[in-house]
Parts: sequence; structure tokens; C-alpha cells
Amino acid sequence: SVKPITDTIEPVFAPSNIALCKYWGKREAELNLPVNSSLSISLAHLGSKTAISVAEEDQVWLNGIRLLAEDKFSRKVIAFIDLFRRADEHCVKVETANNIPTAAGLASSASGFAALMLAVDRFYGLDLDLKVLSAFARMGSGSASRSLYEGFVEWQMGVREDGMDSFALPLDSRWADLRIGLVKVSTGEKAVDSRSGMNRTVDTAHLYQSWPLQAAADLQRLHQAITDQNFTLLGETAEQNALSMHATMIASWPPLLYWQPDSVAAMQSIWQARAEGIELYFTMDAGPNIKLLFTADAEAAVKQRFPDLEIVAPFG
Ligand code: 2P0
Repeated sequence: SVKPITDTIEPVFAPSNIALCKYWGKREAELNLPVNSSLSISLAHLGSKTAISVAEEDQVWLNGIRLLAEDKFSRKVIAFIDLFRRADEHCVKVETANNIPTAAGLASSASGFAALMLAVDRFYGLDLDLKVLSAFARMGSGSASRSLYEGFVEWQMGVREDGMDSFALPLDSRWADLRIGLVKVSTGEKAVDSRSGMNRTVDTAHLYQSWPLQAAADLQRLHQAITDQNFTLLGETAEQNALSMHATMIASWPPLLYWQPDSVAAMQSIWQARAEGIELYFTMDAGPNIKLLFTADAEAAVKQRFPDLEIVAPFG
């Protein structure tokens, strides 16, 4: 149990991330321990900024709006703060601002809990090292473990029961001309959140049994692709990994299909582009939006097909 070292801190930033090898399924729910290791790429300037200050009563603000105390996100944030303070100690105001659409499959909980972890570290003067911050951020939201770093990041599943070896580390490889394109099919709240979605898949889909093997093989291939700067291998692996994850969701009961007609239209347009020789691939998370993977030389051709694209250069 610790006391804040200051009444307030400046906002702390953490990037959002997109997994090329997905995290899908927990082996332990309390500590958020994953069934498989995952590998992501952080989204540079897109993410969350979080500040904490002492307050009269606990309160969570999201994008300038105060959330109700019983709001799901608000309760998760306060439960996370409670990992680091005694309940009777002091109240806090947590202010988070996202520059990405919330709950639209663009992983705002990843950057949100990573920024919250960094803010908690500063507010309470914990001065924990990044591995420990990543392991604690994981308890707020699994994918948050990866949002502590820029660039390529691997979350190692770990084997320990206490979860302290289940944290993310950055890869030291850069890929200057890599681009990510965000195709916004829908920015509305989704009906089934990732946590319930993955639990349902683990509990009801026989197809899920093959997922850990797929993920382990894809992780190896992605390391190879990054080492060799082999974009075809990177794109093919990421796309197959995402579709394999979605296959396990579709095979759940009740079925879980995050796709909308526009998601499928985008996939078909991507496959058509590939048939025409453009190196364009996609990945998708627990939502209808499509994330494009391409390199700088294909940018003009990609923009022609997806005019409203938000493009991120993860390595600047
Ligand atoms: C990922 N997703 O690797 C995968 C792909 C969604 C699909 O990590 O229950 O919000 O808080 O640990 O981190 C989203 O799941 O779930 C996620 P919890 P989280 O990006």
C-alpha cells in the first residue's frame, strides 16, 4: 500500500497496438494469463493519455466526460487502482483521453490500461521497471501489456502460476517503410466485448483446440519475416492468423461474428488488389474494422481503393 507522492501528475501517453499474432483465450482469468504468446506493432501517435490526481471521491473521466460510478470501464479502472492502494486511503480522479475510436476494435483498452499503469507508477512514485509495469498492465487488460513499448512487441505467455513471467518485451527490429491503414467500417460500441468473446470461444468452440498450434507457428514465421524484412511473409502470416482467430469465434456457440457486410467488401477488395499485384494484406480484431498492412511504395495504390484511410507509419 502506497501514498501518492504528489497531488497530481501530467498526462502520460501509451500507444495503441495491433497484433499480427493475436492474443485469444486465457488460461487463467483472474490474472489475465493468455493461452498463447502474441506479437504486435504499436501505433505511434495513436493511443491514450492518462492523468491522475487526488480527489474528494473516486471518479473516472473519458474524453472529457465523467463516467457513472457503475460504468464497466470506470469500475475496471478503479479496480486497477485498488491493486496499488488501500481502499480507505484516498480518492482519485483518473482522466483518460483517446485519440482513437473507443470500443470499435481499435484496441483502446490496450493503450488505456498501459497509460493508466504508467500514470499509477508516476503518481505513487513506484519506479517499477518496464517488465513489471507490463505484467501489471496485463492485469487491467491483456493487450495492454504490449502497449508499454513502441514498434514490434512480443507478449510472452509465461509458464508461472503467479503470472510474473507473462509480460511483453520490445523487439529491437525496425521496419521504416511499413504502413498500417485503418479502415473504419463502424465506430459504434460492439455487442460482445473481447473478454466475453474469448471466454465464449474457449468454452464452446472445439475448433479452438487448434488455435495454440496456429499461434505458435505464426509467431515463428513473424520473427522470420521481421528478421528478413520479408513483407510477403509478414502479411500472409498476419492475415491467416487473424482469419484463424475469427474462425474459432464463428465456431463458438452462440456464434460470434464481428464482421459486417462492409468488412467482407473490404476483404474482397484487398484480395482483388493482391490479384492485381499489389502487396496488400489485412488483420482484424474483435470488431468489424479492417487494418491494412502494406509498405510505403504501395501507398498511392492503396489510397486509391480506400480513400478515407487513416495511415500510420509505426516507425516514423
Ligand atoms: C489482440 N484482442 O491480440 C486480440 C485480438 C482482440 C482480438 O487483445 O480480457 O481487451 O482485457 O485481457 O486485451 C483484446 O482483448 O482482453 C485483444 P482482456 P483485451 O489484440
